Amino acid sequence: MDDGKPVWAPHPTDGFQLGRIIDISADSLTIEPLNQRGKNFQAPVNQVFPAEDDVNKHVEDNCSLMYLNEATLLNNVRVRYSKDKIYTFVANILIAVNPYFEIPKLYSPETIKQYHGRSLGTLPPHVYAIADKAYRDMKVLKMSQSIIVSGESGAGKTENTKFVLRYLTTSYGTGQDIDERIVEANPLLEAFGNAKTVRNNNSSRFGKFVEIHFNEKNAVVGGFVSHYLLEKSRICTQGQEERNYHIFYRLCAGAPEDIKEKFHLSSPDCFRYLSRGCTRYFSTKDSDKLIPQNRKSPEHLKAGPLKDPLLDDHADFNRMCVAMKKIGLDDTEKLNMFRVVAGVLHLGNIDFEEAGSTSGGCVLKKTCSQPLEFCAELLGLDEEDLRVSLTTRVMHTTAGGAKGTAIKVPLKVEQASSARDALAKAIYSRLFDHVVTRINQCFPFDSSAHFIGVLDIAGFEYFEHNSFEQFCINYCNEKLQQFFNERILKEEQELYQREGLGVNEVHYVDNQDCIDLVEAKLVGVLDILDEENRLPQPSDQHFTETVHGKHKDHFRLTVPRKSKLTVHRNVRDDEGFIIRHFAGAVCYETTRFVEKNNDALHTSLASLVSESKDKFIGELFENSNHSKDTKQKAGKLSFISVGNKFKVSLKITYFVRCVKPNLKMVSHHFEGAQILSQLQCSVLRNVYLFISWIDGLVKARNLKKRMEKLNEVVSGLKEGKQEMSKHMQELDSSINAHILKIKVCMREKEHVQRIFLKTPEEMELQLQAEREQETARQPV
Ligand code: AD9
Ligand code: MG
Repeated sequence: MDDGKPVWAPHPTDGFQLGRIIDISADSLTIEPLNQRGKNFQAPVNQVFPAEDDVNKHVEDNCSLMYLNEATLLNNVRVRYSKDKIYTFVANILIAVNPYFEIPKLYSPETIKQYHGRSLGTLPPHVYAIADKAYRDMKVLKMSQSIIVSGESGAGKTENTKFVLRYLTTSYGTGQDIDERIVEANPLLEAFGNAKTVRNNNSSRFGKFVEIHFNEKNAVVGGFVSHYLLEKSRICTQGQEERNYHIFYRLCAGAPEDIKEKFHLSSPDCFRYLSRGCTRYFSTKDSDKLIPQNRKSPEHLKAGPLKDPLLDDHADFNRMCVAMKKIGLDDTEKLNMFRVVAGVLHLGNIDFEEAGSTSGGCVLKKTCSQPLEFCAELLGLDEEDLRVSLTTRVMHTTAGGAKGTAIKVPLKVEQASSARDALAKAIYSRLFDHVVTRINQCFPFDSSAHFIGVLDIAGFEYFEHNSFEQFCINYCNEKLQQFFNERILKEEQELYQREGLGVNEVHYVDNQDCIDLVEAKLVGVLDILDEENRLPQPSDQHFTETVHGKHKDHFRLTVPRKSKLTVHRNVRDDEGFIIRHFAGAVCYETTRFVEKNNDALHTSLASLVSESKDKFIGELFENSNHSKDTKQKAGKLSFISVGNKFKVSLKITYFVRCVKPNLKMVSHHFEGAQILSQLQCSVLRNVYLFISWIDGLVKARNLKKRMEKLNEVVSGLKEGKQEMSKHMQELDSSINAHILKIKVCMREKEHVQRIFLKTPEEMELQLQAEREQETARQPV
C-alpha cells in the first residue's frame, strides 16, 4: 500500500475516504486525503485498506474485487446503490440496501420470469436469485432449504421476505388460490403484529418463520407460519412518538359506522392504550380526561403519532379487509377479531383509585363505569365479576398444609392497574396466536415432500436507552448467532481444512455462556425476572440486584458504573446491567422490566375470561395452562422450536442481509459511516468473518495456482538451460563465421576500389554514364 497508490482511510461520516500514505510509523500511518491536499491526518494501520484501481467501477459479487476488505465492500455497495442496484453478493450472502422508493420493474412479473431456473451469477444479484437457488437446491438435493433475512429495524427484512414468498408462489405454484393466500396472509399478520416505531413506520414486533411446502413434483402445496416473541408491552404502552399495533388505529379510522357504534369506537385519542406514545398530550395524570369521550379533540388530531401523515389508517383498513376475504375469513370471524380488539381498548380505559377505607384496596374511578360496561359487553363477561376480579385476587388460606377457604384479597391501585394490563396483554396475544392459527388453516396441505423456510428476524438492537424489548430481541439474535456459528462457520471451516487449503482458522466466539446467562434454569436473567414477578412486592431494583448478585464474576455480565464497555455510566448499578453480546456490549436499563414482563394473569382473572359467555373469547383461552412457567416457557420454546427446525431438517442456508442506508428513512441518501457500523458490529459481523475468510481462501487459492505455474516455469527453465547453452555456442560460432565473412567482403570491396582508384561516388557516376551510353545504342 505504500507505493503511492490510493488507499481507503477512515472518515467520520462517509466511513472511508480516499487518500495517499505519506508517512509510516510503528502503529499509524499519515494520510493525505485525495480531495483535500495538505489536510493530513493519522490513521491506525489496521484501518487503512488498499483501494481498487478504479473506485467508480462496481462488481456484482464482492468476492471478485481485487482487494476484498470492508472499505472496498462499502465502496462497491455505495457505487451500486447510486445506480439503484441495491443487491450485491458476497459469495452466497446477499446484501440488500433499502432503497426507500420503488425501483421501476425491479420486482415485476417479467423480472420474476427472468430469474426462473437461472444459475446464481448469470443475472444481476437479486433476492429472486437467492429464492430460485434455494428452490433448485431443494429439488436437486431433495432437502428442505432455509433463507435467513436479517438486519436492523427498517432495513427491509419484511419486504424482502415478501418478495421471496411472492417469487416462489408465482414461479412454482399451481396457479390456485393457495399461492395468492400465502402472499395475502402478510397484510393480516402485519395489521396485528406490526406497529409504527421511530425506526420504521411498519415495524414487525414479532419474529416469523414462513415455510412454503412443496410436493414430490416440487410444486407449492401449502404454507405454515410460526411466530415468536410478540412484543406484548406495546399493547399497553409505547415509546415516545411510537404507536400501538396498526389494527387498533385502522379499526378506529376505517370501520363502517354501524361497527363503530356497536363496538363503541371513537377517535384513537380517546383510548389510553393508544395515546401513551403521544407524551406531548397525555400523561397518566391526564387519564381522567380520556374517559369516556365520544368526541374528537381537534387539538389531539392536529399532529403526533396518532395521526401520522405517512400512514393512511382508513385505506389500510380497507386493504386489510380485502386480504381477510382473499384468505377465506368470513364476516363473522372478522367481526369477532375486531370485537376483541375493541374490548382491549375499553379495558385499557378502566382506571382505579384508592378505596379510602382501611382495607388498603382500590375501587374503579367513578368515570370508569362506561369502559367497564363496554369491555364486559364486548368480551362476554359479567360486569360485576370483571370489576371484582380487577380489584381483588383470590387466595386460598392454608390450614395445616391443606387448602382452606378462598378469600378475596383487595389489590392496591398499582396492583389492579398491572392486573388490568396483564389481562389486556393476555387477550391480545391470544388473539394474535389465533390470527396466525387461522392463517395457517387457510393454506392447509395433507403432505409435503420439502419446504423452503424464510426467517424474518429483528436484528441486534443497541440504542441510547435499551429496555426489555431490546433484551428480548438481542437474546433472539444471540440464539441465531449460535446457529450461524455452528452451521455455517464451523462446517465451512472443516470443509476448507479437508480441502487442505491453508486458510487461517476463523476464531468465532462461542456464545453458549451468553445464552445460558439469559435462559438458564433458576439463575438465568429470565428466570430471575419471573421469580421477581411472583414476589408480593416485586421491584426492578431488587431484580437488578439479584441479577448482579447471582453473576458476580460472569464474563458476560457487568455493572454499568464501573464498566468501560459502554458509555452508559450515568445508569446506577441497581438500575441496569451490561451484557457482552456477540455483537457488542449493551447496557439494559431495568426500569419497568418487571412491569413489562408481568403478563401472568392472577387466577381470578384467568378463570374469568376462560369462562366467558362469548364462544370466541372462550376458545381463545381454551387450551391455556396458567401454570407459573407458561409465559416463560412459551417465550423460550417457541424460539427453540424454530431453531430445532433448522437443526433437524435444513442443510443449506442462504443469508439475505438487509442494510438501512440512512436514519432519515429517505431515498438516495447513503450514510457511509452508519452503514459501515451496521456492517461491522451489527448483524453483518459474520459476513466480515466470512469475507476475511473468503478473502483468505481466494488468496490461498490464487497463491496455490501461481506457485504451480512458477514451478512449471522453473522446471522448464532447467531443461531449457542446457539446450540454450548449446544454442548459444552454435550461435557464437555462426556469428564469428559471419563476422569473418563480412570482414573478407569488406577487404574485397576496398581492393576493388583501390584498383580503380575511385571513390564510391565516382564509381556510381561512371556506372550511370555507361548505362546511358548503353540506352543510346538501343535502336528506337
Ligand atoms: V423491522 O425490524 O420489522 O422494524 P424491517 O422488516 O427490516 O424492519 P421493512 O421490510 O419493514 O423493514 O422495510 C421498511 C420500509 O422500507 C418498508 O415499509 C418500505 O417502505 C421500505 N422498503 C424496504 N425494502 C424495500 C424495497 N426493496 N423497495 C422499496 C423498500 N422499499
Ligand atoms: Mg419487519
